[in-house]
Amino acid sequence: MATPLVAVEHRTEPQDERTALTKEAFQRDFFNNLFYILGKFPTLATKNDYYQALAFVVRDRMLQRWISTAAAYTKQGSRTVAYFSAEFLMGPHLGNNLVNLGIHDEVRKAVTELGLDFNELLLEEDEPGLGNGGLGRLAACFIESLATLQIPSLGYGIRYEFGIFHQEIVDGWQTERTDKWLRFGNPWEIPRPEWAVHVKLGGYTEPYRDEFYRHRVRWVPDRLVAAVPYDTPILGYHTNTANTLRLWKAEAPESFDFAVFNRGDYYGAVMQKVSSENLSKVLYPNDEQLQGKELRLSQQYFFVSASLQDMFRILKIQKIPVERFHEKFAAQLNDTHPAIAVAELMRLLIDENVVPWEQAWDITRRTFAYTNHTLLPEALECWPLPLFAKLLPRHLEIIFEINARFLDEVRIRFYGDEERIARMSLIDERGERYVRMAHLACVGSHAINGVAELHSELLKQDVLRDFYELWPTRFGNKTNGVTPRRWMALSNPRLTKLVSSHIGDEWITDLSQLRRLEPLAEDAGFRQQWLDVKRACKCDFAAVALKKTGITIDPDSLFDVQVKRIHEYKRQHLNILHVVALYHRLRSNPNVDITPRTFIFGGKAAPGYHIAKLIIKLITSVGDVVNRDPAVRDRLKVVFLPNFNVKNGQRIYPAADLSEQVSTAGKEASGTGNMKFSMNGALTIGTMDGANIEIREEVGAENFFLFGLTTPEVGALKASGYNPANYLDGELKEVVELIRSGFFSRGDAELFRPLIDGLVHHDPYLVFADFDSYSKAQQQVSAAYQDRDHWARMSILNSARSGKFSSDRTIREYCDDIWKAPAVPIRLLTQEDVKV
Ligand code: 4GP
Repeated sequence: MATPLVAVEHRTEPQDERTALTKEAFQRDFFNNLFYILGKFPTLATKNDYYQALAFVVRDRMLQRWISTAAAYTKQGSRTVAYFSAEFLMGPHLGNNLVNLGIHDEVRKAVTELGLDFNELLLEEDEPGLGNGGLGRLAACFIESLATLQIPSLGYGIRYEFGIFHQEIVDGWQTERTDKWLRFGNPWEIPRPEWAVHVKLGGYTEPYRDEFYRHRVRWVPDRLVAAVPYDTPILGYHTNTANTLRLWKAEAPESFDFAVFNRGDYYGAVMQKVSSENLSKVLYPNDEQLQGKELRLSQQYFFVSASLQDMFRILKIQKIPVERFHEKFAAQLNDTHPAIAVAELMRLLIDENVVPWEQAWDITRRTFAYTNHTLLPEALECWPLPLFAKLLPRHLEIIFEINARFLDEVRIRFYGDEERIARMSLIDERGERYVRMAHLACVGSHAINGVAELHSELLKQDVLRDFYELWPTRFGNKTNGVTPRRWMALSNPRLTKLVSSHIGDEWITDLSQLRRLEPLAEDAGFRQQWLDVKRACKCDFAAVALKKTGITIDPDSLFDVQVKRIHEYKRQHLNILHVVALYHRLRSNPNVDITPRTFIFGGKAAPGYHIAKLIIKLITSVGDVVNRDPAVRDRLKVVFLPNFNVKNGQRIYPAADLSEQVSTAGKEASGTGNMKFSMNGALTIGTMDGANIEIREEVGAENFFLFGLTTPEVGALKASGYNPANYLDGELKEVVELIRSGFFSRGDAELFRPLIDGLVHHDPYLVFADFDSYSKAQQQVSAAYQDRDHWARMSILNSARSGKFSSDRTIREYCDDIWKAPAVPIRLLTQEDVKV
């Protein structure tokens, strides 16, 4: 009899030839795929071929779930969450799908038995890096939680041909390489050209009367682009649900080329094809000056229009009238990038479905909800009116009409307050005119939220204050979360095993159960096991660091980690100034007793953000000196791990002792890395910012290293006229002088001048003001790490109390408060079932 791959009871569902979970079926299919899909045999097969053969084995076993899910939703016309996001930073699929299918360990064994290195095959997957960082990774955690909670949902976004750039460090500087993630093909996606739609761009509008003599408006575009959906199944953990991530690829519509071909303009036609394809060519890095980038607005409109048209198609199949659009769909706007959806849904309802304005507006508002992800004013999207008019002439008319009606409402509530009206208008009229996308998103949504308690409060008090005063009940908070499947079960199997052996494995879908670890913090044996797991993860990471940077690090030193996008508000420079301070102390007194530390940095800087790139150069330069200085005797090491992405994150979070969350208070909307660290037992050194506040509340002030000014203190200091030079004395002064002198730049006193002068004269993020407090908190960290037993206790409690930060909790709140979307359990169907 064939050996079953999986022993767990929940897999009693029907299986056929291609879904069987026995080792024999699996190994047979693996070689079948190598032969029949990849056209290879072992002598010629590359590691990537083997990875793909494995991926297809797994995909076959997902398709049954995918089809069963689609069949159930179609039959029941289920209420569906449509998550609109310009970014989905998915990370590699294979490992996660194995975990969620519940066959990870068994497949590893089966692969190993074939004489292949399972981990190497996993590493072969080019990760889909279709996002910049926080907001894109959040979208990925959310769609995984939606599937695990069995909520019908669709993720809508863009299938960028090139995702976030690949970062290399050359001579200490960041350099960018294009991310050719599709180079070897993508086994996880299925194109659906039969569901392609056309997206219009440019041109003009004209009024006309239809056959019933009704006033209508026709949009005559000057360009058409075909949007082709590529679908990826998103599996829930140990459920039969497999939802869909639908990403749009831009292509030239064939019918459109024809006209040009007929005129004999072959090259013109080809160029048109190229320019259409440009729309989904590349992900824009954030922090880049995007205002006025026509291609970016086109991208946003492209995926939003395609998605909404797709939703109308679904309504039609399910025979649901368009007037019930908002009953079928709850659409979430992930930041303002998809905010044009408000105008596009209005257009589709009014122009294409002849729904009267009032009713269309009611449907639109009930459909959308908007999440804000940043308070940084430079990130609030505004589009110059002329550009908008050129690209989306019909939408501009609709926005004007929405605005006129909206401002009437404001006028009635706040009679005579013309300043308020100017502030709230969808059009910024101070100087050059702009469309304010955040305002469009607010006006067109029934719910508006921030991503951590502090952030949601600041939205109400500051950035969106006028809107809050008008519609207080629309505002709410949804503190972010991350999926424990990827960020614990997959990335930290040792910890998962240890935890499950004590409290069972229900915590994987109910993270609050980690609380049951609390009593074990008092158990010396458990603490030792906990430290052993951490040490093993640190050894793994040390091997990665050596391979990628050539730097040897000591797994017994304190791993002090800051990984995230490089940005002044996140203050990697505060961290490196502290490193220099420690180094300076060691040099002044080589025998000083310090806790050996390894400082690990990782993160990308937007290619056009010069100061951020200079911060990377400073980190690598300090590392070059410190790591080689014999006086240091390996007690300090600085590593900049190139190309921080999901794959690398999975190896870093489990290995961290200390998590650096040091943004200026009031600037980090939430943070999600902070949650991944804490779950995996790292302690946080952090400011009262974003979700740090809630993490500290959960884990207890005694298990968190707090420092720095609070948001009101930051405001007060700035209001009183902050002068960073006032803080430039003592150790900070020596540190700054050392950098300024060229000590870390081979005598080049100019290299870091822009960074240092910026700090000394402006310091908009209050690095100097917080330095002393940070440095003291770091001394507490060093002292605490000396008492390993106590550290282990704190580490266990961090993990045990991180339950709130599961994205399952966040998604439940969105479902209950905003989406009103119930779970739909899926019964697995066989091919026979679907035939009938
Ligand atoms: C990020 C925020 O900076 C981060 O604090 C938050 O945790 C994350 O969104 C998810 O909500 N913002 C972005 C962005 O990624 O592009 O604005």
